[in-house]
Amino acid sequence: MANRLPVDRKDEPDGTTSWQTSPGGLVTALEPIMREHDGAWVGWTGAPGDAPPPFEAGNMDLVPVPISAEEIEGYYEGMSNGTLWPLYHDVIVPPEFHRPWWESYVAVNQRFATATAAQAAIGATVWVQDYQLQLVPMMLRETRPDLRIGFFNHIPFPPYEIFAQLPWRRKILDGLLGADLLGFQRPADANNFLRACRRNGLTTRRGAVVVPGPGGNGTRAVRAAAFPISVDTEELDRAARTPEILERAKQIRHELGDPGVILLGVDRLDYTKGILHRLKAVSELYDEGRLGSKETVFVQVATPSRERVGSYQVLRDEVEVIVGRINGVHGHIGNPVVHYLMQSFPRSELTALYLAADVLLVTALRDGMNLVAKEYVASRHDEGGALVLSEFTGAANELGSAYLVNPHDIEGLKDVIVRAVSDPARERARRMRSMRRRVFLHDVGRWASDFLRALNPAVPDPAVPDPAATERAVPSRHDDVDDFGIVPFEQPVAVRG
Ligand code: ADQ
Repeated sequence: MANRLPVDRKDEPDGTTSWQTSPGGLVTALEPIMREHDGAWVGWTGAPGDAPPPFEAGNMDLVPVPISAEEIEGYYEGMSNGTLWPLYHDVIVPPEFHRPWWESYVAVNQRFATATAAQAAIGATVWVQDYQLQLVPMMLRETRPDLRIGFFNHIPFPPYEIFAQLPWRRKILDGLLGADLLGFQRPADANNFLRACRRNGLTTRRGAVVVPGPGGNGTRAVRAAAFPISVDTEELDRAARTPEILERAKQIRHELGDPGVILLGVDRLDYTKGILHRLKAVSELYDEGRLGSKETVFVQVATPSRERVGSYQVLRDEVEVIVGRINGVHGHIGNPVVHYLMQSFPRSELTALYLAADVLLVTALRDGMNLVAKEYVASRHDEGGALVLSEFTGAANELGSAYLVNPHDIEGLKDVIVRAVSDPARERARRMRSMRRRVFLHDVGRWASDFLRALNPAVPDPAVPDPAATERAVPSRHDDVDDFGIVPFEQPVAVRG
């Protein structure tokens, strides 16, 4: 279950409607699991008003949940994007608290829970995705105590001092505690959640919250742990080796004027991504001549996002002003120094951009994971390129060989960009090799199967042959699991396949 179904509606010229699956990491990870286990995906189509009946697309059974125009304002743009998103991202912009938004959030969460309760078989596993649906686990448990319920939070879980601002903090905790297992991107997020529970008078024991058991009898443990999400590494690596993409990468360099250095940023246009900090650093490097305006171009790709939310409109204007200023001062006829593309691109074009770029700049002020960083690493089979990565991303926990930065420290950021540009190729390749090892060992399939096995230990691990079937002892990486069946992610794990 996720806020959005993994499809986009397409109105055909003949008046009919078709649905195109939207490619993304979550779909890639979940599609094979859902097929194998006869699963269904419950979510919203993205359009206001009535929802179509359940349908099939891209081999998946999809169950649409209706959301009215008024609920889009209250539940989605309001409570999800105007309250929870900024609150969970270190209050980079001030969160707004409005009671009608909360009421709308409760109503929509209830609708998701009801739709799912009607779909799920006895004893089924339900995996709820993300912060828009934090009340669903308890709502589901109340009507369907037979279900195994997991929840994964794609964004950070904030320190209690910030979370405590939320007028409905206890209700959110109680909603989440309907789950059997709560997954977070980083151990720090899981710890923030456990601490919030303790501050609200709940007992925690060995990474779990102790809550009353079924019918108030005994106790039940709700585990909270880190399951860092990843990308489909093998697929990205394979695509980046195809002649078409290699050729397109060369072509991009050529179209940019065959500059000595290409810097790249790829983000949703969101204030959490630190786009302004990045532009400021690059702008000063041009001003000071530490980056030559004839040799270095900066390509910033920014997908339009949440365009009806005020803070996003302000950000867009600010980005456009600073890009205009840099090009006005440092551009040449026919050769801007910043190429700003506020567009969505097909996966193939993004992969070609990753291959063309000498340095990827990920300067998020706070980011649950940041898949762009992992996609870049997965694409660089040539061990070329350099990743400048904010310490405030979940990815920084795993990609310690990146050029790590504090994006608030503009002088430090400038120095790191210059270092990433000018370090010897040997040093850049060493760092890239080490990061590639990590993303190959821990891809999105591993993420999904680790979570689902921890949620339901009866689910077999596809990466490990069944010892009973082969009648010999197979060394298992489960030897190093912790008390909750979770492989600590610092530990080496077997390569899939
Ligand atoms: P996002 O905030 O959306 O995700 P991110 O993890 O970087 O951030 O994922 C963005 C995705 O969109 C990437 O797959 C990227 O390739 C794609 N994308 C970006 N710009 C694009 C463009 N112009 N055209 C096409 N595709 C584009 C949330 C959390 C993150 C967390 C993910 C997954 O905020 O912290 O990593 O969920 O859990």
